[in-house]
Amino acid sequence: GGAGAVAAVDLGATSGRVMHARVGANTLELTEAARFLNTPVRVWEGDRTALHWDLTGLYSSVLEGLGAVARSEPGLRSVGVDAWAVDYGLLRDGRLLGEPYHYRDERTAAGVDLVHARVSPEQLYREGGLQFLPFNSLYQLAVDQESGALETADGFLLVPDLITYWLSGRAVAERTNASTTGLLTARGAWNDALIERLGLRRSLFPALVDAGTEVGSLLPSLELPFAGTGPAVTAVGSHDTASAVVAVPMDPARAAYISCGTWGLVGVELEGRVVSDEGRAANFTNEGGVDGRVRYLHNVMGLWLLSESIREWQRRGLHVSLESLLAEAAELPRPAELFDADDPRFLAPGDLPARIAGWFAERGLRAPASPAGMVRVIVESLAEAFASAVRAAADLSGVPVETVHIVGGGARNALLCQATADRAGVPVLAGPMEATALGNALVQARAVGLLSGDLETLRALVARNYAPVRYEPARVAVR
Ligand code: LRH
Repeated sequence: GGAGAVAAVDLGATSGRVMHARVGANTLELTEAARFLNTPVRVWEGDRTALHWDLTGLYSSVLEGLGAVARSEPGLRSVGVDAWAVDYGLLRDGRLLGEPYHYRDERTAAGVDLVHARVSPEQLYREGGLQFLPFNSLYQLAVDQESGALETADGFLLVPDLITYWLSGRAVAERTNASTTGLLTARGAWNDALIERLGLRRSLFPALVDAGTEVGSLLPSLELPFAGTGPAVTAVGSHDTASAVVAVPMDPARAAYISCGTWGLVGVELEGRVVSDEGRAANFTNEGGVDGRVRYLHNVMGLWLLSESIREWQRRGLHVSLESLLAEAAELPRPAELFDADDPRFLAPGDLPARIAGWFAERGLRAPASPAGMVRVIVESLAEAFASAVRAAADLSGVPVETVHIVGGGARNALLCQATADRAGVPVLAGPMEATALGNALVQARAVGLLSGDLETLRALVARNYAPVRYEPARVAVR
């Protein structure tokens, strides 16, 4: 069919956006309808201050964005929502019971012990296929169970599913993101035996749907100014990383990708899972992809290291911005000593420059004194962690990696892209920056019949419309 319009709602851990996309067999254009910060909030809970998402605030920004789309495109065909993984809301009788916890909240540590006392990490890996992250939903659910929060709940919705529910009135669990709960079987069904073993009520979990399923239509009570009955609400790869991977203009048989936003998700796309002891030791995950593909990847800390450091410098009253610091950092010599960007101590919010300095001090080394020096060592350390995860992905999966694609906000960080090429020893192809919104829009467009084809067809369309920027590796190997 001809081109038509869909809206991609993409909520990242740092910022969210509503994108108006025009898509057809030869068309792929994005216009930003709204962009807003995602600012978590600390709330006193009687004995401690807990970190939550301001989900209702995000939702109201989403509605504003959709309102703007409606005014310019009353005939919009579809809306789809993706967001960061693992976090969820609990409901009773259709009502949200409280703002979801942030995965960086410290509460999850207790959940890890609770779960591992019942099921070994080896068995969890064999069944769920996930890398160990202390905030995987199953650990968070164990904390909720211990606190009694699950007693009143009769529904569990992951963040994008919750937004979809508020838009459509339909409660479902889209599979790519449901895979990050740790509660799915290798075949992509709820793991009933595991759910029972963990003492969770099976009825909490809604029906699973695949990306590309029509979930419903926009609730008329939202009073958005669309024509007629308004757009469909379509399930997309609702895990933001799953949507991003759809729009990586790569050949998965010979390339790795880095979806680089708050996190750097480094890996390859496979037809089936790889569940090996080596993969578990390297903390590689098998997350569900669109069209049944597997995202075999490792979480590296990502741009969070930069954004959280800048936040700290600004808290101290320094007038610094990412752009100016990167420009200054690029003029500095390459640091001789790097830190381990994978270290879990960098997970929690707070004074990251001090924690990085601590990492160096423990080894009798000195961290760079200036913010620009710190930015340079962060970029180089991230690039080294990216390169090492690319090598591990290739070794563990057997994919011969000839190029590395970087998509997301990191694709516009030239220093990072070049350093990654230098350290990986293969060319980096950077872009598109809005891969997640593009992947979201492409899956909707295919679902409503604006185009057809497999992921390779969708990726070819991305490649034709968003030519990547190429970074050649240094002639002398950098390690
Ligand atoms: C990136 C992301 C990532 C998850 C993390 C919680 O936004 O979804 O894939 O591991 O957030």
